[in-house]
Amino acid sequence: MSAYIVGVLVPLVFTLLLRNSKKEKKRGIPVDVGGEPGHALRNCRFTSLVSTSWEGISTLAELFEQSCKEHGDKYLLGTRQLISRETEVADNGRSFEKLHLGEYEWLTYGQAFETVCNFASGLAQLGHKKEERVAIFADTRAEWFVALQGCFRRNVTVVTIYASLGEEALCYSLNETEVTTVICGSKELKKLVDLSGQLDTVKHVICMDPDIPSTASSVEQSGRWKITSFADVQILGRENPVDADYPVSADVAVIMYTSGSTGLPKGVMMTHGNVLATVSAVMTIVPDLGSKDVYLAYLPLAHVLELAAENLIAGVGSAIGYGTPLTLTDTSSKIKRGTQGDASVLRPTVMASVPAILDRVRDGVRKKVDAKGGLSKKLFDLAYARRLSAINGSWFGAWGLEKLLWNLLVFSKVRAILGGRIRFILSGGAPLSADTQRFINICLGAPIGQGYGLTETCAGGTFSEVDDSSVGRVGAPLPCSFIKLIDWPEGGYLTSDSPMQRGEIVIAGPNVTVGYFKNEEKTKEVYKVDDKGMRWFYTGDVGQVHADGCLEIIDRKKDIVKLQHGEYVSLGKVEAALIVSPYVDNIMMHADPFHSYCVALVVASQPAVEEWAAKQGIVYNDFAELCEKEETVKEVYASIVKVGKNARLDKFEIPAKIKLLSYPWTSEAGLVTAALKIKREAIRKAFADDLARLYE
Ligand SMILES: *[C@@H]1O[C@H](CO)[C@@H](O)[C@H](O)[C@H]1NC(C)=O
Ligand SMILES: *[C@@H]1O[C@H](CO)[C@@H](O)[C@H](O)[C@H]1NC(C)=O
Ligand SMILES: *[C@@H]1O[C@H](CO)[C@@H](O)[C@H](O)[C@H]1NC(C)=O
Ligand SMILES: CC(=O)N[C@H]1CO[C@H](CO)[C@@H](O)[C@@H]1O
Repeated sequence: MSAYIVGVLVPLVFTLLLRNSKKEKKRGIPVDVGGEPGHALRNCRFTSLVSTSWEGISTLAELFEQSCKEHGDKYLLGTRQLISRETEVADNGRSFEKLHLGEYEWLTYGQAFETVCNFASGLAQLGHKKEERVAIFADTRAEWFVALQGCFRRNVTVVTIYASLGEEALCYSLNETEVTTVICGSKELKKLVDLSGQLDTVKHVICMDPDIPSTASSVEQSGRWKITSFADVQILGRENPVDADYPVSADVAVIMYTSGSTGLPKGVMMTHGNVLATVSAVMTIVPDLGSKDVYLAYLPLAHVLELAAENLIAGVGSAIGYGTPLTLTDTSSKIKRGTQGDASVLRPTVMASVPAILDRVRDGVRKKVDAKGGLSKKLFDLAYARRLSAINGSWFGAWGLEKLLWNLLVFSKVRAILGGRIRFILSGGAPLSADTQRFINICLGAPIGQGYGLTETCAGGTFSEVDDSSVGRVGAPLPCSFIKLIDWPEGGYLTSDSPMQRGEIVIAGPNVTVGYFKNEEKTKEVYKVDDKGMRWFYTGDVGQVHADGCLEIIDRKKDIVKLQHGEYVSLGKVEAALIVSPYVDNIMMHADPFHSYCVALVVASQPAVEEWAAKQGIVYNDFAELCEKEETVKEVYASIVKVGKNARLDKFEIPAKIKLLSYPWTSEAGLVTAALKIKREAIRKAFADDLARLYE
């Protein structure tokens, strides 16, 4: 039999088998749990919750030490050499910093372990007591990871602060946790110096860069801070070794500050056991993760997704190469023209990502293809369509020769953008749009595992499995989590709904964190312990469960929506401000995390709009026709923008587009409550087409 026939037949049989099994494949199944009644699910493959994948290991410190001993000579931490830093002046006179970066320089597992031990000893020698907290305030880099592990080894709790939190939040969180040592880069040190008057508890600063800014010396001279370089801490530790002081599973490893949707940031306390459970669960989901893998690290380590990912990678013997979002690819903004981006040099096999970055990759590819035009665009479009229909069910394109051909002709060039070897992408932080997920799947030929989780659940929650080619869903429960839907009658979501059960999502498991730091009240509000001692976190997200046990997020209980770039829009607040316009009878704001702007449905106030039309001498048959007219929409929109500005709304809070409606929303039609409050879900459904058009 010729190789060709085997090449076609084997995949054919395999695909048919796969398709049959796919149809029936259950991913999440019901489970009997305590607490509030609802529809609870667990991962199919695990009958009990996973808390560690490594026998005898219960903390991140133990995991790291064991892995270093096992993988001694393998590469662990890679950092690119800086060849030169240049300033490029663009045509418009603005100047940009460009970097010329070289090869990766590596620390092996053995060397990294020694560095971590030295750092831990040095920290103790500096006078940092282990019951005091350390804050790490820096971009993602090898020193960050070393400092983290160094603290873990001595049972020192690390406070992480999201760089985008702003100055007030920074002072607030450092003060609240009474941090005595801050570890930062020279860029962050400059910021700290400006705020030094407000940082009463800080005694030591460890600067990761050799160039300590000159402004820092005044704070040092005043005797308030002692500033030491990272390298000096290492030397101090090497010369004066101190024994490890291991934490236990229930000790708090990290206090992670995240922005609250309103007001001050909240510090989520994560134990070693919490993070280890997530790390263990994610390990079961990335296929064959091991010492052959190379991971590109560039997301903020102050984000739980990246923190868990790097601990996992270091736990299984893979290599971590550090990069930044601005130097990721050859065309990234900080890369000197003609030199290589991080992905091209590292050639990673695994990455973590967030939707905004994957959207950027997609847009970049599309732009390039469109710019080329002609035959290459036709070829790309054809290949894309073929691959899409292959994913949709026709088996021929998915396997065998055709796939090979398209890879060779078209997709290998796209794959090369991320180094050409990517075999798995982990996406989290926000929902990924179906369009981008398909695009990346098809062009990179690499599956995306999309996760749903929160800082409070230590990123635990659900995860879409590699062989699940559907889009728009977030998958089945992680092996470390139970997911439960509970009724939310006010919102109109019930576990008795059909065809799919719906409700607020609550999450339990060894992954659920112990609560907010120094905020008992808030903790009690969203964490509940059931009669069996299981902790449940109330997410405020609303979901529905598909027949195979996978979750889809459909709404948010609070009417606060996070836009694509991370700004929060409180729909109710904005509506209250805009309804002041004389032309507005009623209004519903709409925002979603896939877009950077909001839109609005506006019910026109008939008397006001007709009065304006009469003054303008506009002729029309009926009010509906008047509301369709471009000039009417323009007038109403201008009025909305004006009242929005008067109410001091931010630019992103003011709708970018509106749809003007001529009929009022009534409770008979089910669009408002008896108390005339708008029913978002019902309105969204009734005007789904209009909303979709507003985002075109
Ligand atoms: C770790 O540190 C915490 C806080 O200082 C302390 O309460 C705990 O007992 C320590 N754990 C061990 C095993 O010593
Ligand atoms: C720091 O925290 C203390 C209480 O722990 C409080 O009295 C003080 O006002 C806070 N300082 C700042 C600058 O927030
Ligand atoms: C693929 O399937 C989805 C729904 O399952 C459908 O919306 C889409 O049009 C299909 N695409 C192609 C190219 O067949
Ligand atoms: C800290 C915490 O929430 N621990 C819980 C984790 O889950 C187990 C059940 O698997 C509970 O027994 C723990 O109390």
